[in-house]
Amino acid sequence: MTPALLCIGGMDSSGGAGLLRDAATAAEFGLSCRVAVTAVTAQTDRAVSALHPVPPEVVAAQIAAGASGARAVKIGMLGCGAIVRAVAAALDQTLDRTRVGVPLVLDPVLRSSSGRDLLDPAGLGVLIETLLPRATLLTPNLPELRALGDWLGLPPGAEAAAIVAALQARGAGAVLVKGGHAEGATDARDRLYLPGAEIREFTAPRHALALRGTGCHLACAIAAGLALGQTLPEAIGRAKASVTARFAAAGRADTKASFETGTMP
Ligand code: PXL
Repeated sequence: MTPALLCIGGMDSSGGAGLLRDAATAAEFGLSCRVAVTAVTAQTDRAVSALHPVPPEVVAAQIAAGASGARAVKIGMLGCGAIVRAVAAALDQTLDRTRVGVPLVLDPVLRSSSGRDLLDPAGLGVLIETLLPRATLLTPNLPELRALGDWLGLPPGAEAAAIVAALQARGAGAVLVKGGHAEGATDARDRLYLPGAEIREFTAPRHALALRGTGCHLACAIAAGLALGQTLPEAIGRAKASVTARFAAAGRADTKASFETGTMP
C-alpha cells in the first residue's frame, strides 16, 4: 500500500499554496495525501478575497478519519484558535491511540504573501501552547519567528537563536528558520536548530521569481522524507532540492511564456 501523509491546512483557490501544493508535493515523493481542510480561501497572487473557516468539529472529524496509519503529519494554515485547539485534540486522540512517534512538521503559517492574516492573534498563542510541544520540526520564516518571539515576550531585536531557545524551552523539537525573507540575501539560507546539537545550514540559490507556496512545498517535502524514514537533515536537504527544481521548471516556463509573447530581449 502507498504510504500516506496527513496534511492539515487551507484550500487556496489559485492552487499556488495550501493543500493543493501539499498534494502535488506528496505525489512527487510517491506518497498518497490525506487532508483535513481548515479553511476555504478565494485568492489570486495579489489578494485574498474570501476566507471561510471550516467548523472545528468538521476539521476534527477529517483528522479522525485520516490520521490512522499516516506515516507523518504536516500542518499549515489553521485560521483561528478554535481550529488549532480542535486539531491538537484530534491528533491526540487519533495518533496516540493508533501509533506513537508519527513525525509532525508544523509550518506556522501566519499570513498570505499578499498580506492577509491566515491565523488570528489568539490562534498563535493556542498554537504555541498545544501544537508546538508535539512538533518534530517547526518551520518559521523570519517574520513568523519574530511573531513567535513577540508572543513569548522576547524583546523586538532578539536574535533568532534566542527565540529558538525560547521555543525549545516551550517544548518545540527541531526548528528550521527559513532565511528567504532576509534583506539583501543572495542565497536562501535556512538554519536547522536541533536541540543539543550544532546549527546546520542549508543553502540554495535565491531566485528572482516569486513563487507562491514555497513554504508549503518545503514543509510538506520534509514531512514526506520523514514519512519515508529519512533523518531530519537528509529530509531537509532533499526538500530544498525539490523546491529548487520547481523554481527551475517555473523559470523555464516563464522564459518560454515571454518568448511566446515576444518580450524576450
Ligand atoms: O503559503 C502560506 C499559505 C498556506 N496555506 C494557504 C494559503 C497560503 C498563502 O497564501 O493560502 C491556504
